[in-house]
Parts: sequence; structure tokens; C-alpha cells
Amino acid sequence: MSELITRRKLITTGLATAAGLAGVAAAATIADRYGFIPPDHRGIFGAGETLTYAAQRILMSRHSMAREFSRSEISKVVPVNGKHPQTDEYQRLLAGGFADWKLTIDGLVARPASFSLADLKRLPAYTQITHQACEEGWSFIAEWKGVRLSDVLNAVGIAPQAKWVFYISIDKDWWDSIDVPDAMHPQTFLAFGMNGQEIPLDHGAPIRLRVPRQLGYKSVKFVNHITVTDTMKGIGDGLGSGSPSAGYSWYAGI
Ligand SMILES: Nc1nc2c(c(=O)[nH]1)N[C@H]1C(S)=C(S)[C@@H](COP(=O)(O)O)O[C@H]1N2
Ligand SMILES: [Mo]
Repeated sequence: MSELITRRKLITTGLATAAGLAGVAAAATIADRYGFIPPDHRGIFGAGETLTYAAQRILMSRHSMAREFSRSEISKVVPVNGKHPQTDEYQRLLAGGFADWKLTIDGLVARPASFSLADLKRLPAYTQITHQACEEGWSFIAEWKGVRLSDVLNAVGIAPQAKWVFYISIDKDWWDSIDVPDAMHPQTFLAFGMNGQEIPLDHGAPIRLRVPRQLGYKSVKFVNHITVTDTMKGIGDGLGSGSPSAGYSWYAGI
């Protein structure tokens, strides 16, 4: 992993150097004016993060789509990252077929709510065949079935001042956030199906978030809590995700 961080640092530092100091200053001014500063920007490494996030937000339409693939391109081998939750609560829900499982949505919403799996499955379901890339260098293509995060957020009514959507795994081991435009993007999914089956245990049963326009670590598995905020302060170390402290940027757009 340290090799990877070094490489990432080299790339971002190189980007900042290539843009020239004037370029970085200009990007920072534009980013600041339009509020495109990612939460984990700091120092020269931060200049690269700001450039990436701001450039994506300025150059790409907010609704640019991740590529979708055909069924014949679905990967035969699908790696797994991490373990499924080991908590008693999760084991109990799993044993009960997730009948008692709930997804809680709170924070800056008009109607905080808890959705059972059955509630979620009553919303319009979509499928997408998309690529998921891990920052460690492996990737796969799978068909995901689920509901759009935007449909769920519209059901609870997000407040006008909302900026960030946090999502947290049931054992609180993995958590992350995206901005409201990414949360409302039509390909941002709460997935309950994978390759024609219920989502397998290792891939995030019963619900995982899928953000196909960002690297795999943003697609948190076993999500049971979503909270909408206008700040990142007071959540973990305030950087929007557990990833920045491990050397991975909050914004992982691809
Ligand atoms: N809860 C949880 N979500 C997680 C992880 C994890 O360990 N726990 N790993 C992340 C990483 S680094 C990647 S690349 C993808 C891997 O997804 P997969 O295990 O379905 O292949 O899940 C992400 N979401
Ligand atoms: Mo990953």
C-alpha cells in the first residue's frame, strides 16, 4: 500500500507541477469561488486533489455517465475486498434473512425514515452493468440491480442547504460520503442484486452503495445508515471519509 501511496503522490504532485504554480493558484481561485474544494485538500498533495475535483466538476457535466457494458462483458472472476461484518447484530440479521434489517436515513431531510429491504424493493428497480476498480489495481464488471439513491433521497426530501451524503456500514468499519450532485446522479445506486442474484454476503449483503464514477473504495458495502449534512465537521476526522487518513483521496473520480 505504501508503494501505491507514493505513486499516487507522485502523480498528484506531477499534476500540480505540470499545471505550474500560476495554474494551481488559478484552479484554487476557481475552485474556491464555486465551492469545489474537496474536504481533504492540504499542501501540495492537496493542490492535486483540488485540481482533480474542480476540473471534473467544471469540465464534465454533472450528469456525465459511467460506461455501461453488455452481459457478455461481465467478469467471470470477481475479487472481494475486506470481510463481512463480524458483529452479533449483523450475524443475527443475516440468520433471519435480513427480514429485520433497516436502512436509516436522517440528518438534513424533511422526513427521516427507516426502510426495510422490502420497502426499498417497492421503489423502481434498475440494473446497470458497470466497472468497479479498486485502487489496488484489480477491477471487475458486474451487473448490479437496485434502486437509485436519488429516489430514496427524494422520498425523504433533502433540505436545500444539504451538501454531503454520508453512508456508513453496519459495523461502522467503512464509511464515506459524496456530494449531493453525485448522490443524485442516476447511476448512484443502492444495490441489492448482483449478476442476477441477491447480492452475495461478501459483496455487501443486503445493501451496498454503488458510485460507478468513482473508485471501488467509495462503494461501501453493508450500508445501513445514510445521513445528509451541510458539513463534514464532527464526523470521523472531518475529512468526509475514512480513506484520506489511509492515504486515499476523498474524491476518487474516474
Ligand atoms: N464495508 C466495506 N465496504 C467496502 C470495503 C470494505 O472492506 N468494507 N472495501 C472497499 C474497497 S477498497 C473496494 S475496492 C470495494 C470492493 O468491492 P467488492 O468486495 O465487492 O469487490 O469495496 C469497498 N467497500
Ligand atoms: Mo479497493
